[in-house]
Parts: sequence; structure tokens; C-alpha cells
Amino acid sequence: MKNYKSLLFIVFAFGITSLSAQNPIVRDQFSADPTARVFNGKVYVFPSHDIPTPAKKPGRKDWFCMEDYHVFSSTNLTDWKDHGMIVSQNKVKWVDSTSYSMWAPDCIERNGKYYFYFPANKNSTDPNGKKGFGIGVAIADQPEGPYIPQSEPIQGVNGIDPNVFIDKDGQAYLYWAQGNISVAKLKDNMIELASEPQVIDNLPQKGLKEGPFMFERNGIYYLTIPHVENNIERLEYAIGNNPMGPFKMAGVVMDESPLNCWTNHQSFVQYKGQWYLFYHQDAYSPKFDKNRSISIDSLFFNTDGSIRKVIPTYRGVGLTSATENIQLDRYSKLSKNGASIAFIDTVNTFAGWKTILKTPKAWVQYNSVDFGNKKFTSVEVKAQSVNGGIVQIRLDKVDGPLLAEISIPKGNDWSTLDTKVSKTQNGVHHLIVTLKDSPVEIDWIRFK
Ligand code: FUB
Repeated sequence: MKNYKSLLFIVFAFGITSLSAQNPIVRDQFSADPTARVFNGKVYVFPSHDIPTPAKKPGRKDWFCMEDYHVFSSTNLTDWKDHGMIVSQNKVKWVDSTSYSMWAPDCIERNGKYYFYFPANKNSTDPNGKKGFGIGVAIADQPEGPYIPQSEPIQGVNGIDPNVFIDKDGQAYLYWAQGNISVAKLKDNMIELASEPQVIDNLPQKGLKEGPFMFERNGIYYLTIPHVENNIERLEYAIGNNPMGPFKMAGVVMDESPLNCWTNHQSFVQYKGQWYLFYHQDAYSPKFDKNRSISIDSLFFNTDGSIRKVIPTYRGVGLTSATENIQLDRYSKLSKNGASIAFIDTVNTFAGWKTILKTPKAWVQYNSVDFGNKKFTSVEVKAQSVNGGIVQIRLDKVDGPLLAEISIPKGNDWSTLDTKVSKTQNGVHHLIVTLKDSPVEIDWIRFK
């Protein structure tokens, strides 16, 4: 409830009227490996940018394929603005521009400059005769860019998944992965190491570890990693009292993906008093898990500082305005029987999902719809029903106040129906849509 109140505060304080808090948060392109940061009162997300493998790409076609980075920002964690491409493999001198290997990045602010760290395959061997992954830095005056890439990667670092943490005393640390997780201090210029790389020990010996993300809370340093304990990655964390360790494994933040995405990749951010976990799954690409999509869910700590496990949701965070298309398929709860979701278009999955209510009494619940203080007189429903069916919309509970009963005409096409509603209630409510008789498919509903 506290969370809803702070979101209501955001709505009123910033005059945002249209919120659509649903997972995944980027819905027109693939996105992965999200690093979220708060800069100048906004949340910025720096993800990787997965693309379907182009025919011209040499080597494996069934592998990660990433040629550039975009940055996104939001003031409410629900409406995200894409600021466009900030760094491309074609514009960095040291990167092999045929490698499509721009993997998980990070970005951090220091003295008014924004340092964007990214891994990529090098286009030549280094003085030690090594090619492989280097980690580069691109620098900007604003989080949105433009970013100017350095002409060389950071010397002395081979690996992926850079993460930078600046401690309270101003010392910056670079973490990265290469089988193990390594750390080194960074000089104040943020582009050179200030200490020898050190492998962090006491992390699990067995199973791939990658994607380090460090944060500090109440004097505890949390080193978080995706780790393959079983067959695919899950998010785990270790704690210590120093950014360089020693660390002790402390638990699981998120279990293996229910969608069976082999990778996951995390960042943690506190925004307006609430902690959030950013992560990815393969929501729009269930058959090819190298085309991923980023999501957010709320994160909570126990009083001893341990992290409560996060269960990935479709609903995500925040409020949804009653006046916008409420995508019930991003549900909070579904009845055990007779309710499911499916892609609207299995080829163009970015068209989203539909909710299928098949058997009488099947229902779907969508939480935290904001009716504000307006009066609503009707509800629009985009739906279809082969035999013609009836759904009821109720508030807060399966047997809560009935807002409307809607008859979906018989047919094989989507239609948008406008039905009168009995008095809606002000404020934030959950919606429950229940089937009365023959099967119905619903794309969205919205109040007018
Ligand atoms: O996105 C490519 C790689 O997959 C990242 O660098 C890893 O962390 C994993 O998410």
C-alpha cells in the first residue's frame, strides 16, 4: 500500500496521467542486461540491444547478436523514453565491427561526466597477443549522450559485463566477468586501472558466474551475480564489508526463469524510497532466448539486510490509468482453470498478448488501476468471441461491485465495444474480469 501511495505522489507531483506499468518495459525492440541508474531525478536504463541475427554476420547464427546500445529514461518507471542509439560497433576504433558483440554495459556519473562502459570483441590482438573481449569507455556530458568512445579499451582488462561502483570515499571500482568475477580500483579519470585485477574468491566454484552488479546499503556491500547452479542462470548475491571483499554467498534474488531463458542479468536501484530489481527474460522470443526483454519488479530487504526473493511478474510496478488500454494479459492473478494468455500474432510478437477466458467463471485480475477522481460512464473492450460470450467487470474481488456486463458479439474478428458502467469508485482499485458463458478473448479494456 505504501508503494501505491508513493506512486500516487509521483502521479500528482509530476502531472503524469498515463501510466502503463507492465513487463516487459521495452515493447518495440529487444533489450537485455539492464543497468538502471538514477541521474538528475530520473531513472535511466542502459541495456544491451539484442537483434535477430542478420545474414551478413559471420560465425554462429544461434548466438547473441548486438551491434549497438540505446538508453531509456523514465520519471515514473512505467513510461519509458528511448533516447536512441548511443554507441555502435561501427563507431568504436578498437571494436571488431563484424562481431555484433556489444554485451552487457554500465554507466556511471562522476563530476558531471557520464562514463559508459561496454564490452566488445577487439579487432586486433593486444600487446600480450590476446584478442577476445575488451572493455571500453565512452564519455558524455549528459546521460542521453552524445557519448564519445575512447580509442582504446581499458588496459589490463579482458572480459565482459563491466560494472562500476563508486564508494562513499570516492574510490571507484571496476568489476567484470571472465569465468570468474574480477575487481580492480579505477583511477579518478575512470578510464585506467589503479590496482592490479584481483579475482574475487569465495564465490561458487562450480557453474558459470557473470554479470557482476555491486551496490551498498546500510554499510553492507552486495555483490550480485547471475550463476548457473542448476541448468540455467539464477540471480544470487554475496555480502561483505568492503567493495573488494571478502564476500560470503548470502542467497538467491531470483530463481531460474520460468520462461526458460538461459541468461538473466540484474541491477538494483532505489528510486523515491523504493528498491527495484531490473532483469531480463525472453518474453517476446520464447523460441530463441538470445532475443531478450527487460522487466522491473519491486525489491524488499529483511531487517537483517538480507534480500527477499523476487518473483518475476507480468504486472510489473506502478499504476495503470483507467483511461489507457489496460492489457489484462499482464495480469496480477489468473483463475486456476479456464484462463490463459497467448500472443496476438505469433510472428510479430511485439503486438503483445491477449487474455483467453475459456470456461464459465474463469477470471483474470489486474491490480492497481488508477481511477483518480474522475467519473467514468463507459468501458471500452477490445474482444472477440467465436460463439458470442459475456464478461463481467468487477472491482477489487471476484465477487466485488459489478461495474459492467459486456456482450461480445459472435464472430471471428476483434471488435471494440462501448458499454455503460455503473458508478466507478475514485482512487486505485484492482479489476477482475470474469467469463459468464462461451469463450472470449480480450485484447484490452479502458474506461471513458
Ligand atoms: O548479453 C550477453 C551476455 O548474456 C551478457 O554479457 C551476460 O551477462 C548474459 O546476460
